[in-house]
Amino acid sequence: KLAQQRGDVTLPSYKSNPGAYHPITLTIRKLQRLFTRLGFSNKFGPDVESDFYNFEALNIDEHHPARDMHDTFYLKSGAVLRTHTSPVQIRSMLAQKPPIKIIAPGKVYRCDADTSHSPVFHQIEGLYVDKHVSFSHLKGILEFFLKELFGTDKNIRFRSSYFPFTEPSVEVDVEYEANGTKKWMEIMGAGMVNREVFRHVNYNPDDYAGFAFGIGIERVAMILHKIDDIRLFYEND
Ligand code: 2U9
Repeated sequence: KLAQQRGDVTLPSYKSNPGAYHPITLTIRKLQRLFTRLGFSNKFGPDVESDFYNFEALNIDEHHPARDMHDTFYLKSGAVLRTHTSPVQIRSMLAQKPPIKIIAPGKVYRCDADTSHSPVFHQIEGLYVDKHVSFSHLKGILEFFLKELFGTDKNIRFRSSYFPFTEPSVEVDVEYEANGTKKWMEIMGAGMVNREVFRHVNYNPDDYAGFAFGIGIERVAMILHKIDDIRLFYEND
C-alpha cells in the first residue's frame, strides 16, 4: 500500500526465456574451433549446385552407382540440391593453387527420411592439399580431433571403405554406450583425394597429394547430447 502511495513500481517483471543455441549450431561451432586450431580455414558455397561441382568433378559420372546412394533432389533446370559440401572444395581448388587447408560446413540435401536420415542435414568436410601430404597426416589429424571431441576414454576404429572421390578410403567409428550396451557408431569417412578429382581441377596428381574427410554433424550432436532420433532436431521442442 505504501509503495503504491509513493508511486513505486512493485510489479515483478515477466519471466523471460532467453532460449539456447540449437545443438546443431553448438556442434558446428565446436568442430570449427577444433579445426581452426589445426590451421584449417572456413569456406562456404551455394546450396543449389550444378551437376559438374556436385558429381562430375568428384569422379561420380552419370552412370556411377554412387548417384543412387546420394538420393539426389533434382531441380527442373537440371541443377541439384548439393548432396554433400564437396562442391565447396572443388570451387576452392579451381580458385587457388595449393597449399590448401580448408573446412566446408553447411546444409546438404538427400531424398531420404527415417530415425537416422533427414532430407536436410549438416556436414563439415575438410581438405588438405600440398606437395607431401600422406595418409599418416590424415590419421594424425583425425585421431587428435576425435580425442578432443569425445575424450581419451572413447575407442576409435578405422575401417576400410570406398568413395569415388578418395582412394584409399576409410570410415571411422566411435564406440559409445546406448541402453547399457556398447555399440560402434560410424561418424565420418575420409581418404586420400582421388587422382581423377585433381585432374578435374587442373592440379597435376604427380605434383600434389591431399586428404579429405566428411563428418555428419547430426551424428556427432546425437552422441554429444544423447539424442536417439534425428527428427527431434527439427521438431522445435
Ligand atoms: C574433394 C575430395 C574428396 C569428402 C569425403 C567422406 C569421405 C564421407 C560422409 C560422412 C558422413 C557423408 O554426412 S555423411 O553421411 N562423408 O564419408 N567425405 S571423404 O571427400 C572429398 C571432398 C572433396 C574435392
